[in-house]
Amino acid sequence: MFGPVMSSSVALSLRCAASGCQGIRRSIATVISGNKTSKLVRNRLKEEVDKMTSQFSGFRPGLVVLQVGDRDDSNLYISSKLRAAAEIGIDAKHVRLPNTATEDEVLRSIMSINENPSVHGLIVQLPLDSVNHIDSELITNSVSPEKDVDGLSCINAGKLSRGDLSNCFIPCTPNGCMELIRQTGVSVAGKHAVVIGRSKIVGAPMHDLLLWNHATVTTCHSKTPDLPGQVGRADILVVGAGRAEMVRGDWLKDGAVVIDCGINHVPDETKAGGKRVVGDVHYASANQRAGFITPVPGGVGPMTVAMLMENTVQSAQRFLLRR
Ligand code: NAP
Ligand code: L37
Repeated sequence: MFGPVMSSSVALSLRCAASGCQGIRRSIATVISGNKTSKLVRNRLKEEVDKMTSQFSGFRPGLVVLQVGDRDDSNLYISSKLRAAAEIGIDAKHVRLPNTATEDEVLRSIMSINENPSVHGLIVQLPLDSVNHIDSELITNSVSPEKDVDGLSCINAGKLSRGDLSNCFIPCTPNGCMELIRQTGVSVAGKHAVVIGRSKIVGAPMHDLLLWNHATVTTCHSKTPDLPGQVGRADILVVGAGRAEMVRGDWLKDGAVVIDCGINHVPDETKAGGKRVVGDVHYASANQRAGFITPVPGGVGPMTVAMLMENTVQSAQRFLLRR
């Protein structure tokens, strides 16, 4: 879609003196910037929304982010979604329910948003933060499939698993990962892709997307034996395990494309707040082996936000075609 967005100090071939491997040529990975790529996507979406607004007399795509409770991480992610929406011209609302909300109250709120014709996208920010037991599967399946811009309902997940990609909403994080892989110029078809994680929001849809882009896909999880061995066969590796710096550089195949979804907070006394964010990949060592790598922060995270905007604009376009 766009030309590659890479760090300027990239694709260098260096002699690896620091690690004592004199004479062995090693390459430093090309960094794929999610910050830059997401900005390009958001700029394109702003143009599309401006066109819609002038063509359909003031029309704006509408998005609701429904939050139950008050998790700090969710608050941070939701605020960047609202900021991105405002920049693009999407009319976004944050609906907050207290952590005492019952399953029935959440369902009633979803039903009323489902029926509101000025809302084209509805997401329920996960995980739910409630003192009551709420079945999150029931909640995600109650979002109208036409407004399910997180792509987490069975209808959209089923279409994706069958390869009906142009007729569903693709979950934001895996969709963002695919966009970052596209940035590398490495074609997915015919490659061996390894996904670590099988969650509904990251690993499982990532597997489907890679498969229907014609990779041969191995999906690993907590019961997979010999994870380093599986990783070593990956031309393309996508990691969504939630384990700080678990994947080490020496596990990787030389030149692999490494996409790190992990967001983990680890103690760091040198930082304000006493912690810092790292991915699921040990960046410094992976950088010595990979061909391309996404940083954390500034990699997959901003793409998750951009892809939510993309799905919302797409939903509004489908709405305009239906009316
Ligand atoms: P999750 O629901 O906890 O799923 C984690 C998956 O990783 C599970 O399938 C689990 O296996 C697997 N796993 C855990 N430990 C493993 C190990 N040692 N070896 C192999 N597999 C292992 O988490 P999630 O919601 O998918 O999120 C994963 C990571 O991505 C987290 O760090 C999260 O913060 C991050 N995330 C980032 C974004 C973004 O925009 N950047 C968006 C969503 C999530 P089992 O199925 O066997 O338990
Ligand atoms: N669409 N996304 C959707 N639906 C959900 O239910 N949970 C969830 C979800 N996840 C989500 O929003 N994740 C997310 C994660 C990271 C960022 C944005 C969204 C992000 O922008 N991260 C920054 C900063 C990381 C930090 O400092 O904590 C980054 O650069 O990675």
